[in-house]
Amino acid sequence: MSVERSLVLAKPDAVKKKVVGKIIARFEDEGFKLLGLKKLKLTKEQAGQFYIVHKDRPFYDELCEFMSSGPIVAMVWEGENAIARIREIMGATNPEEAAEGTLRKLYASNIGENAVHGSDSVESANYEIPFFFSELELIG
Ligand code: IDP
Ligand code: MG
Repeated sequence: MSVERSLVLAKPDAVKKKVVGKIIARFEDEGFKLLGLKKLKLTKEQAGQFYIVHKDRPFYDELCEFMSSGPIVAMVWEGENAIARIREIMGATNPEEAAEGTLRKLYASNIGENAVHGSDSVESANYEIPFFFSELELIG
């Protein structure tokens, strides 16, 4: 076990549905510490850079359109084993396969518009956190 940081996004569908507060409350209730928080709107090009690992996947263009379709809320959460625990709290990519009580089961619309993003590894977090935050903006 080690203290990790995860980059979490409340995606455009979550902002539209006004469930950002519920997503934040869930991570607070689970004991994570909020280090950074901002609301912004990505361009399609920026969304493409963020999701560059998926550039060859069939859903890449749709994903970049969606992620740039409206404002998002970017957060950095810290805690023991944060990366795996946050992925578990989020639930499966497809809300139809997500476990009861997970954020995607509760708030996602479909496999694309699935409410939240969370880093899937330390390596991903090391790319994703500086994408949105400078070290000065991360306050423990
Ligand atoms: P993850 O967000 O659970 O890690 P990934 O497979 O890494 O899931 O996919 C990244 C994002 O791309 C998903 O969260 C979802 O928004 C979108 N996505 C994944 N698969 C599909 C699909 O089959 N159709 C449309 N969008 C998809
Ligand atoms: Mg992923």
